[in-house]
Amino acid sequence: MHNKFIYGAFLLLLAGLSITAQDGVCAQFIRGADISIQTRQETDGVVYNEYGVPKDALDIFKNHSFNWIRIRIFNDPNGSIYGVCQNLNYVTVLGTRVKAAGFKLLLDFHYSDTWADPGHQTKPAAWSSYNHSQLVTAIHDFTRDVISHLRDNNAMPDMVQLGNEINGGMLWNDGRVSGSYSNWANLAELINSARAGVDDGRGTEPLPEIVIHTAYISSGGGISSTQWFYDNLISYGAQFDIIGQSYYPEWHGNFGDLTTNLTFLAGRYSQDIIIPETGEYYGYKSGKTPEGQKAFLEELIQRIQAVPNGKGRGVFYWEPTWVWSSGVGYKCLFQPIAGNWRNVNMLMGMEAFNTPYGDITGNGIVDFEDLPDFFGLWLNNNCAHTGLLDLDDNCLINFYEFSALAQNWLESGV
Ligand SMILES: [Ca+2]
Ligand SMILES: [Ca+2]
Repeated sequence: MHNKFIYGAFLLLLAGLSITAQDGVCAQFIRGADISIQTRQETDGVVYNEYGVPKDALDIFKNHSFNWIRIRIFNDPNGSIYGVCQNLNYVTVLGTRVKAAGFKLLLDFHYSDTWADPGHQTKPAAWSSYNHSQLVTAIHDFTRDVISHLRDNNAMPDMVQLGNEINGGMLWNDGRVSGSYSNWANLAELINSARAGVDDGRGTEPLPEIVIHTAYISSGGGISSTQWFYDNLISYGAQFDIIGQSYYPEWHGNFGDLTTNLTFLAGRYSQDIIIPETGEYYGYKSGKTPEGQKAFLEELIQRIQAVPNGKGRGVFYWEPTWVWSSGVGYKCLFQPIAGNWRNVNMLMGMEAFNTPYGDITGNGIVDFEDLPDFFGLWLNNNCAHTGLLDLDDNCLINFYEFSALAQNWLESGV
């Protein structure tokens, strides 16, 4: 340990001489969780435990190397469906809490009052009679107003997803491209108008990366449908930075199909790639175990990191804190203690996300590629940038943190 620290101190000197301060933007691998329901679960009395000790679930995620949080937003959710409660006020409160804890934030616009997915893209009721040009204006203004409100409340998203699982387009039937519809020009215009809304709402904050989210991985890879969608969308001029593909093993093929699809995406398109949603059972269905859930997540992370040209940016686990209801609850990352669904303990699947402190790039080892980002924040007193690297929460990266990094030098465990 002593030798490691001396070696680390030498690196500090070296890095201090050669690396100029940067703004803390780093290409870290995304270890994310979609916790959209968490506030509602907490309100209803759910207590989250880490190894049997009650904690803020955000701290449990932090302790297991999660660095991003995803939150969905509906236009006007009426609350009659348990999971559909994320209006702007709800998202603002949770988003502020998430950003204050140091996480980066992906905001997921459904552009509907309820679930949007490949089979459902129902326009918000308030927009139901709008023609195309009115929808183009409405999606811009709604997006702008959400982003500016979040910005003003210290909940600025770092990444924004325009539509949820839009295999068949969005805001049906105006932006529909499934069934007998082929409204590609409308869809591209809606996406670009929403993107302009993000830009117009961000003020002086950096423009968040824009994600298009589909669910096109399937048995055999799902290449032809994936290519049909993204070739069309791009040829009609839609502007976006990241392609997101859902991957649930119960619906979207095996790991070979996943790799086939992501390798195709990396070779054909300029965009980076994320898995914005995944989930695997730990029980409830035959053959499903906590050990299997953890092994699934470990292999999933490895396969995303193995996408060619470093284009696999990361993964978000879908609703790990949603512990009620048999279908969803048995796919989360907590299980009831003594049958009590209001007192739940972390599953070992959470540990699949572990990476050593100091592994900023998230390749699983503390190495030279982590140093520019670490020393870019050295003594630069900025709470907004130090984030999860700041172990003692004093908004400063200094020898306290460096010692922790040096202890882990070239280690891949935790
Ligand atoms: Ca690293
Ligand atoms: Ca500190």
